[in-house]
Amino acid sequence: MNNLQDYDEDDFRSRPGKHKSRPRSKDRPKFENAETGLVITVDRGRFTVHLAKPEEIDIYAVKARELGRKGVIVGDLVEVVGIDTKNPENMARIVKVNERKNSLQKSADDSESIERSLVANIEMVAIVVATSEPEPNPRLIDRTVIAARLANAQPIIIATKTDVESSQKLSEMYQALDIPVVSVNKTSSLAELLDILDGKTTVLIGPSGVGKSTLVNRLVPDAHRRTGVVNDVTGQGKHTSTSAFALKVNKSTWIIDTPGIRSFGLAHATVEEILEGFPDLMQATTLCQKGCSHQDTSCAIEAAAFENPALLPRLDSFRRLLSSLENVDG
Ligand SMILES: Nc1nc2c(ncn2[C@@H]2O[C@H](COP(=O)(O)OP(=O)(O)O)[C@@H](O)[C@H]2O)c(=O)[nH]1
Ligand SMILES: [Mg+2]
Ligand SMILES: [Zn+2]
Repeated sequence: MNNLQDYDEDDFRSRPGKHKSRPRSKDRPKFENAETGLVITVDRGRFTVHLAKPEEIDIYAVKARELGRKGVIVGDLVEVVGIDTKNPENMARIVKVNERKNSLQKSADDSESIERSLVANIEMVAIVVATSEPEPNPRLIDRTVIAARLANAQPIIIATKTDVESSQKLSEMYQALDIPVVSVNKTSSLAELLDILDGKTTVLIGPSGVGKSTLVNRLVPDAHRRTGVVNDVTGQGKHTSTSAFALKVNKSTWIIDTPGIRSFGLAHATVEEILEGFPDLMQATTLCQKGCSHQDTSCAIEAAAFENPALLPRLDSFRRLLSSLENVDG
């Protein structure tokens, strides 16, 4: 009975049938022979799954019918049956998605009530920021920091293109917020970054053109990720990465390249969670009146920013995030 052949396609087809009731447990297949794999990319319903056993190999798989509409995303640990390493065109089947430790939520806008998950099971969110071309986008950085913290993942900043412009300003600004900043360019040493990444799964987040794929290709020399700037108007250069892709740096270290991401949904965040992304403003709020909306001139952050103008752009960013939450409720 412990044989992969026992779980062929017909098993799955015949299951729920016309009755909506769930199959009785004795009728359910047991997946004792399933192998656990890591979803490394998704392409129109086809998944590439990395297996550690019975050998290190990437295979293709589809979702078993039983899984229904359950989402499978990059970073998911899944149970796979029907593995035929000799004939890779024989798609394996994902029969179970193991419980996620966490996931990074993205959605088109904050009012979308159902958030979509981008990647699962990540320890670190690396916000990739070009020192120029394109210019740093502080609001996107703030949103990503908050999204990372909501997912219980550590945010870090990777400053790229330091050959074009120095990363000193970025470093000063974010290190003051306890966010590590690592600087790289196309030819710089990656030793410091490798040290930070070691033993973790890290997702690279940032808009198109900041150098994510270029960096991945250096970290994983046989990655062959496509690089280049996508022109939004003409679509030229559209050969760049279009879906998330996990790559193995070493035995216990994974890095996930993603396509350009412009925003994160924070629909489920609270004011307190947003404030966690602004440790530099947090101190001032101890002087706020009870129930302060932080939105008007009576807010103590405003008084603090009057003393220290460096806080003004931070207050602005904080308030924009707060008002995007209000739009959800209103
Ligand atoms: N000058 C300079 N250009 C870079 C650097 N890193 C990437 N680029 C260029 O920036 C463009 C976008 O890089 P890519 O890796 O595709 O960015 P992605 O969209 O974030 O994946 C490409 O033309 C790269 O050659 C860097 O450190 N210095
Ligand atoms: Mg890319
Ligand atoms: Zn306040």
